[in-house]
Amino acid sequence: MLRGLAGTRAVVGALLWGCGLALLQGGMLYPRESRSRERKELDGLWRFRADFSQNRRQGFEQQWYRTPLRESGPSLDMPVPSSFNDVGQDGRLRSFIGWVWYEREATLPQRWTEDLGTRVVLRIGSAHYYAIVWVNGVHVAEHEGGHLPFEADISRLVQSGPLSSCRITIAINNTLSPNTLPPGTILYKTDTSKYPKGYFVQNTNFDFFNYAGLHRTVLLYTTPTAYIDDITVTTDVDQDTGLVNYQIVVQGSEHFQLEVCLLDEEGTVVAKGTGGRGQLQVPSAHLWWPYLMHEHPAYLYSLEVKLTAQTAAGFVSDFYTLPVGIRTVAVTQSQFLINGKPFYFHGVNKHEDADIRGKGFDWPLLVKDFNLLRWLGANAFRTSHYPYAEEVMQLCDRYGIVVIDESPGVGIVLAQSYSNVSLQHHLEVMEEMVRRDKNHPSVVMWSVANEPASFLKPAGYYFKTLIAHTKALDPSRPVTFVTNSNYEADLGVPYVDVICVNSYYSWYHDYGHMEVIQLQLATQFESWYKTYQKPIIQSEYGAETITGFHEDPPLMFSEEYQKGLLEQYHVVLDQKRREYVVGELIWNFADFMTDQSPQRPIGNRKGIFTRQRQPKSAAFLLRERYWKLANETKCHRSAVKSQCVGNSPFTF
Ligand code: BDP
Repeated sequence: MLRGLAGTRAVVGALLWGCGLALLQGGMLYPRESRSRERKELDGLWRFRADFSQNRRQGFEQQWYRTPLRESGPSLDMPVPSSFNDVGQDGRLRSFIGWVWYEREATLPQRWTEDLGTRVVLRIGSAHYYAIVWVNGVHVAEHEGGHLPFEADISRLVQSGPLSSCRITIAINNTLSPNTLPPGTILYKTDTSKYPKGYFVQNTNFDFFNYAGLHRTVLLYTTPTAYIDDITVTTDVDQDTGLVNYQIVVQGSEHFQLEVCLLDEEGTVVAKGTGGRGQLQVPSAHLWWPYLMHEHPAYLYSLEVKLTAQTAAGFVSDFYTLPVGIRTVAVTQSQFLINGKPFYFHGVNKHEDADIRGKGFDWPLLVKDFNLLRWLGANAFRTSHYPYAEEVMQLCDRYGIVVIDESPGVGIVLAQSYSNVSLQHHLEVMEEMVRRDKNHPSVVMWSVANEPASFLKPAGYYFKTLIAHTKALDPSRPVTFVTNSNYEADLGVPYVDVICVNSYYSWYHDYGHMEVIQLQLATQFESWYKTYQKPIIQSEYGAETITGFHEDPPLMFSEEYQKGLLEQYHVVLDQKRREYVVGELIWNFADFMTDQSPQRPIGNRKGIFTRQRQPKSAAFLLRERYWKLANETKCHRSAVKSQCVGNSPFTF
């Protein structure tokens, strides 16, 4: 049993490992329909079976992937996308650790199985945490990491004989080990006077529930056999000319032509090019501005790419359209600049989290969250503490919500999690993350981790290497990690571009003493700035609040205490933002689920909205503040003072 669950590596041994970097060959373009590409979503009900056997290996021993899951034993209906934890009535499933099995039959259009010029790809948006995939019993893919997509080219399989459907089986293991991201440990409780034989629990050092399952869309899509595999776009601005640098990777043919065409929002062609790399120049370009920073924020051009390639079967064409925002990002000693103008992050930290679906992607929830963000006047968020769904990033591009894109490097506190094995995996995760999100104008900075034990000796080398690697992957964006270490002890911060610091004054210490916040916060900022002369973001602050609890004078957990604590922070933020503080992100946008503990009354309650997205009093306080901050930024730039008040729901 021990070996079976001490980490996924041990569970099926050699079967799991060895894919590593191979996955990073090739691009990971979002699957969009085009004249040459179709997509077929496989969302809905899947068959599901958790392997409750003692060693969790029964599924492999009995080869559940060989035949339909219902033939191997009892199975359940399981919605996809969704976490599996909260949809059932069986408490064992909620806290299940080990392998679960998903299965679904997909009906394929005839052309997909008969036309050998068509490439059929299976794409899994997110399977938490380790996944093995079979199609009709044949192993096609493996992937480590719960928050980034992976694919398998299944053309050969589905085109090898008469076939109208295929059976997709996905085994997923949510076990976290010291070398996974996030890390975790399995603790065996061996005192048989207290625990049954073989009893174990999963321990983690992060504060959200380790939801698992198929969290995002699973789909099939097609391309021609010669296809546009990857596109990388970076942008710059010269006077009022926008510069769009592109690089395109083609697979499946060595004899091809590429044509690119940039269209504005009206559909007018503004620039054209040819070849695999080049620069498009857009005179009088509309820049991509953040929400509330410009009267027309989030301007998106469309980059249409056309490939014409020679293949054994003749000439084929492939088309892909990528949204492009033209903007620049830069960091000075005390400022964060977007398009050369100082940008102040006033926003939130989020989680992918909601009732019943857990971390499962959900359009109504997503739209509601963006409506709330815009109502709030938030111009930014951090994807605490892992990369969010691609559709989230697309909406950020469209609405002008600026993103600090964070890796799942949360809870790196054990010395073992600084090993070379961990570092190697972390480097690969950054590669996958940059590959997926590099073209989003909304992404202005990478965060490689949250609150690691960055005072431990190996942290210096670890973060130096990780940050340098991320910068090499993407020289166009600043890189950070979020710290809660002491400024004198932190060994990672020397390598960041922007210091992101979390603090919980008058919450995790000096409980109830809001009067100390201003002094402690001012000391925090001054210490970091004097040491490093880098811009600082208050990347978390907040207080636990149970909606409907009222106490005046304020007591902890009441709505009044949350408001009072935020107000104390704001006094200092208002002083320091005139010097070198470039942002404030509240912890948290909404209440969210965590592991059970005496400190978590059904989850973390630091949301300014409830888990059901209803506002607490603090939401109104922040709304007033954020609109005021937005107004100020606008007023600084606006020649006509009266324009400042126009878009705001408040008059100042
Ligand atoms: C911070 C963590 C965050 C927690 C928060 C809290 O970054 O994940 O949820 O504390 O305790 O330290 O509420």
